Amino acid sequence: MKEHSDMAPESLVVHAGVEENEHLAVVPPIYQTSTFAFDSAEQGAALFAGERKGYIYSRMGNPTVEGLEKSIAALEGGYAGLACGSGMAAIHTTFAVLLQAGDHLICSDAVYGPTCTLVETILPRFGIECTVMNTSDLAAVEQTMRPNTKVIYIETPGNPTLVISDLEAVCELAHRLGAKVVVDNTFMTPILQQPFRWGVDVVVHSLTKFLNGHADVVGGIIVVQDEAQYATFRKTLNQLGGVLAPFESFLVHRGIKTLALRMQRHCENAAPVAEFLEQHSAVEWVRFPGLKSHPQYEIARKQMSGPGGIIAFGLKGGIDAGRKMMNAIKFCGLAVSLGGVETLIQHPPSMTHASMGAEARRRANISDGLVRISVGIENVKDIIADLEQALAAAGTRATTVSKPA
Ligand code: LCS
Repeated sequence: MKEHSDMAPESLVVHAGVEENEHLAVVPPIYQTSTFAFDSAEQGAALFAGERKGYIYSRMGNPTVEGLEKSIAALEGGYAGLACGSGMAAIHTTFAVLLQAGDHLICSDAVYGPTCTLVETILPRFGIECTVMNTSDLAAVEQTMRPNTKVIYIETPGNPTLVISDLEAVCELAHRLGAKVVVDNTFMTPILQQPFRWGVDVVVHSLTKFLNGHADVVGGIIVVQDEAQYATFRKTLNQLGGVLAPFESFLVHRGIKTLALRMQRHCENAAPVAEFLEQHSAVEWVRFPGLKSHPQYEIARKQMSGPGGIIAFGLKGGIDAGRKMMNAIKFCGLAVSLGGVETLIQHPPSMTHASMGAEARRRANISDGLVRISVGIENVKDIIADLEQALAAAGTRATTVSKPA
């Protein structure tokens, strides 16, 4: 494998984790196998005892999956990655490693809906106390910390409101009071934000989004910072079993080769779309980290090297106007998920964040009229033209949408 410690991110995406192989294939083969044969009974026993390195069984390790794990660990500046069957599997495995009965978790309220549901409904069944709150309000986070607070879990920018938490400040606070910080870096990818630089302990991703980028894989990854942490996470992931398959790993690793180019284009396209929406008379408010109107614009500039491709906005006329607009969309796709090459539009309150319930959405500022766009890499003129005609179809009516705080 090429030495990649000095490579820039644009080179790492192409080369990291691409292992040399028997035939010097430029693209390593897919090890589409569930199990690996032993040379002898003694060698099999030595592998199981950890006395020899090698592959045993694909839930425990597979060269194709490892290539992907090395690639993302290198991009994040971490020690190692652990690929999981979905983003939710990565999040759940992380909680299973870091928390036990009697511990307290603080979770940002601006997170993917099922993450919030996991924290509020499943973890308490295992004796873990959870507080879901606005982690961009540091004073409130400090007041909420308890002696048994072991983890602060953050998505930044958060899904779907794009609220931003100050990673450096949260880490300083958490570490001072004996807690670890876990960050879901899905919206940014390591191209735009490297949480370890700000002191974060564990990074998780949904690979389903920008990292894969082609809307054809569901996957997740955990990235950790040292060997001891890696051993614990690997053991737990092996026992819980939510690993990623070789073919999916191959596809994501292939997608990552264009990650730097794609993220640049997502940012370049999203900025004019956000500006277009902000000046449109039918639009009540827009949240996009690249707009000066974003409440945490300065924090975004400090910890992110680009605004990303996700925009949230509210229409005058609220939910009815939003529904009409989405039904009038022709070029963009009306679908959940995000981070693919194609532009997608969806309505979080009735779709991705429906499972949270109305009260949790109100707390997280997810108003009924909120619409989310994942801006793709197409020609931005086509995206704006489609939004323009769909907004015209929605019409402007009396204001019923309140602007998020
Ligand atoms: N983290 C974030 C920030 C996400 O947006 C998602 C999925 C997940 C984790 C979970 O990842 P998965 O298990 O789906 O790979 N977000 C979705 C969304 O906004 N629309 O559809 C899925």
